[in-house]
Amino acid sequence: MTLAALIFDVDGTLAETEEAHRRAFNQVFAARGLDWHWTVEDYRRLLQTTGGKERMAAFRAERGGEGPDDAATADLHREKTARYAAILAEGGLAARPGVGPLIRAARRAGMRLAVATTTSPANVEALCRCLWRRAATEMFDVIAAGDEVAAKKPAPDVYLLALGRLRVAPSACVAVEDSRNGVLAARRAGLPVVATPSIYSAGEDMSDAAIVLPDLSSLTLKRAAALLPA
Ligand code: XBP
Ligand code: MG
Repeated sequence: MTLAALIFDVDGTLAETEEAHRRAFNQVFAARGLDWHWTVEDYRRLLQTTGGKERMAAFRAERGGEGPDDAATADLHREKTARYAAILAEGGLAARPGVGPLIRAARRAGMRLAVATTTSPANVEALCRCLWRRAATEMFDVIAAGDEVAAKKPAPDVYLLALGRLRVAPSACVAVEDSRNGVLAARRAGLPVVATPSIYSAGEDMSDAAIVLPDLSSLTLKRAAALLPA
């Protein structure tokens, strides 16, 4: 099989974004006078629930249902997205090692590039502007996002959406992920996965990945292609 496309997760894979997300959540909680504050330990646990709105609902459930209802949560999340973009616009966030060279090598080889993410297209845009001063659509041929599908990771939906938009078979693609939920989502969509644990996912079970790398600096296209079914 020839490697036709790479599908990247965003948060934790392209860059260590979760601290910016956590800051944005805490800013909006404080601004709205909510007595919620997520520590690093809280956030590590809460990240097991993918999606920001769902994560807030999970926290509310931990507190016996006390807190904003679903409509208020959606409103808080809109403000969180705006605050996240503002935090990224401050600068200071870099792509994880190897990400830029891998994307450039794939482009040179004529491969297609996609993202399959739990976060929103707005946040993908903010991140591409921050990392590369480029629009997300200049960097990626396809963007598949969490709210476009019925079920978020670890369900395969967002990967299936990305594959459909790429019009590429899973047997010709490799996924790049940082978390167990992401690895499971890609595997359930039939993709071989390169896992590269991030700050928050370090220590998670990545045994469903084809390979686990500390970062992407050693991932050549040849090495990725070798993961495809014969
Ligand atoms: C990351 C997430 C996202 C972000 C926040 O998952 O779960 O929810 O933490 O994004 P993955 P939103 O990297 O597996 O896609 O608040 O925009 O949902
Ligand atoms: Mg991730």
